Amino acid sequence: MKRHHLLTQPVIPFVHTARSGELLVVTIDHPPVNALSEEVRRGLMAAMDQAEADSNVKGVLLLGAGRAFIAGADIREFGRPPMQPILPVVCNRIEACRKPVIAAIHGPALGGGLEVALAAHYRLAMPGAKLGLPEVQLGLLPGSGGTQRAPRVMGVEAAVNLMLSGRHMTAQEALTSQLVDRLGEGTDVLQAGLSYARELLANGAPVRRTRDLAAFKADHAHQMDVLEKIQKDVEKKSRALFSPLKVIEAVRAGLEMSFDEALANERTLFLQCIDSPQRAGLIHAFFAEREVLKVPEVKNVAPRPLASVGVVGGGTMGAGIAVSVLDAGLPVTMIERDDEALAKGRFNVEKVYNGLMAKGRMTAHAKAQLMARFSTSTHYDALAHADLVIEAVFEEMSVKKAVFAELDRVCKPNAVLATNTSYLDIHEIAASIARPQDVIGLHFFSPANIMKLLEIVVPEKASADVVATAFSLATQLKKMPVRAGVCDGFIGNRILAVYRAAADHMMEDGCSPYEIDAAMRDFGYPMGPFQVSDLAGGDIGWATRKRRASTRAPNARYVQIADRICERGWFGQKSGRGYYLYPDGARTGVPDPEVLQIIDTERIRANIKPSALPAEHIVRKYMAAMINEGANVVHQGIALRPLDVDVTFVHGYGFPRYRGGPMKYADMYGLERVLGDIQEFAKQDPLFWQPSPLLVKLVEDGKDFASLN
Ligand code: 3H9
Repeated sequence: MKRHHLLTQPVIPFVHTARSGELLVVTIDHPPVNALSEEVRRGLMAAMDQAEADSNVKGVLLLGAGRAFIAGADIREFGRPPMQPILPVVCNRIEACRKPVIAAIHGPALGGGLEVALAAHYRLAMPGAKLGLPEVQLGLLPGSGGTQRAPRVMGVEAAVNLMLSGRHMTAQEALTSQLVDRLGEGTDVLQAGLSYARELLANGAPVRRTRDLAAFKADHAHQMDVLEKIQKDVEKKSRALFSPLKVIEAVRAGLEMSFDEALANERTLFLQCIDSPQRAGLIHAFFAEREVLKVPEVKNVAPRPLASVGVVGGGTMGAGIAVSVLDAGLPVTMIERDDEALAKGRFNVEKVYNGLMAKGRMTAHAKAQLMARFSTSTHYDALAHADLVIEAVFEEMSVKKAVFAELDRVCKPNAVLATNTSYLDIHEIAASIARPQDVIGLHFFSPANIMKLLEIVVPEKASADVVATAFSLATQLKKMPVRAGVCDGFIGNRILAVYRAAADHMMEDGCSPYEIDAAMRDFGYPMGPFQVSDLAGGDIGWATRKRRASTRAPNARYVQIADRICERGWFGQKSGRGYYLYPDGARTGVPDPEVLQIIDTERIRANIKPSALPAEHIVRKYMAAMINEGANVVHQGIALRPLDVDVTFVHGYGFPRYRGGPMKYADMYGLERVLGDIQEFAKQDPLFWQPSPLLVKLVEDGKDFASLN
């Protein structure tokens, strides 16, 4: 909505009131998204008082200025002591108003924003409105009456599903589910709101309080059954999450208690969620995901035009990247060395879409439209007009350099030349051509069309608008970009190498891979490290180990178990066995006694007397290795801030989002304890367990990683 200027008298900053005939128009104007900060809450209270005190006012129209109705409670306030008036009180005040209150919604009406609307007596939504109660995504539940008012207007099942999914409804969906009463027409929410409110007043519409709707309690036994069923489902699917079960608890209580009792109960449950470490982790993730976009090169620098993309290489990675770019609506030209390889590349692209069609998630027409933007060639000259080219060929420096020489020859000036290498030195690639300023790393994760993380690896000579273009591409591809510096493995794989080594050490010291996997699953990972290795293919890690062999310190501990397994051709799922057995192509593996024998033999060879480690110790060691290398990566400027490491691990490595990321986890666990763990482990292996200078410094200064964000 345009910020309108009727005859306004500011009540309190961020909430303006203005008269329009018999209506008091109350506008929340708290950029960027009208979050319900303390001042906004006070402003809303004052506006209600004003409406009631003025006998010329017959009704209230409530709306948001700018691009949102209200995006919810002010998330930045959580974690501090609550300031009066708290939002449930504000919602009750709105609902109690003796004159009809009409909410006119445009843009997001989320969380507390929708709760404010539900406390109003009538609701209108404009096209493009997004309505939802996404609190679970922040480890919370709707805490301003949402768990009680939403079931009253839309029914128990629909309301619980809305709250548990956290999804945003369209205006039309909200109308169908009776969350709103009217769809607004046009684009001007003020005009649509005024016209609806005037109509209501003209028809003598009464004050209609959501709290008084009792029909939702009918068929009590059925509602209880529905909740029971949903609860079982939640327990199965989101095992470790705290707040979804609290949502169900709050709604169930609402079926048993009076409205006021149920509100008090909701508040108790809400405060339990506020106090939970999951809330802290999830809100950290929310802000970190926005902060990663703020990198120095992108500030005040316009990206280069980006209307067409080239992809060199049609293997799994190249095809996945091509799909990702096609899905974003851009044309793609794929280059391969010969017709056969090109046909394979096209096949790999089509395979993704055919899979979607088989599942009924794509029509033949939609596929045809996407494929119409896909072209192929065996000649690099086909890339002459591409704005950006991503190379995804075999991981070998000479091969990469040959590709870049071709790109240098054919690409137009100012084309961005990107490599998808996972570990090769991008400085060396950039230096091999005449335009190093145009070269950047775009490290996609497999499957590239699915995985959210995109490491944007910035070599020293890259020009700022090349970095800005890479970030702009990430936004178009709906990826989560993280800026990384050049080193072996960048942020993610570099840290992975270290905690994977710690896992190998533990395996040789006495844990089975199955115990380690189980401990990390219990920590919150969807899979343990050995399951991941089996899924990715053991041959990949094997190749990396061989590559690193020459640079490995001769006195560094090296566990050979993985090599013994790979030497047998056991590369994981694709070969039917790895650390686990996959009988008859099973997707979930079962423990393999022969692997345990191999491990035993290796322990004897390495002269190790095995001793079991409790799960708690496994987690401590695994996390200490991850955090320590994370600190090194920040210390060396490979990651800009600890939060960049967090986003990398949450979006690329399955780190449980509710723990915020490894560095947030470290802050919550306590850096002093992390350092203590490292010093304890160093007694056994001082070479491997060298505390990061950054970690030591932070502990000395009594600071945490958050202080560097
Ligand atoms: C709640 O309501 C609890 C209640 O039930 C009970 C209370 C007692 N607060 O995402 P964007 C900032 S819990 C503070 O880039 P978009 C955001 O950090 C809340 N700040 O834009 C960013 O700042 P910056 C339930 C917020 O257009 C800027 O706004 N609500 C909040 O892509 C722009 O954000 C939610 O969970 C907030 N609530 O998406 C909704 N929201 O520019 C959370 C945003 O400094 N928000 N900011 O980086 C969203 O889902 C998206 O931000 C939204 C806009 C869809 C609104």
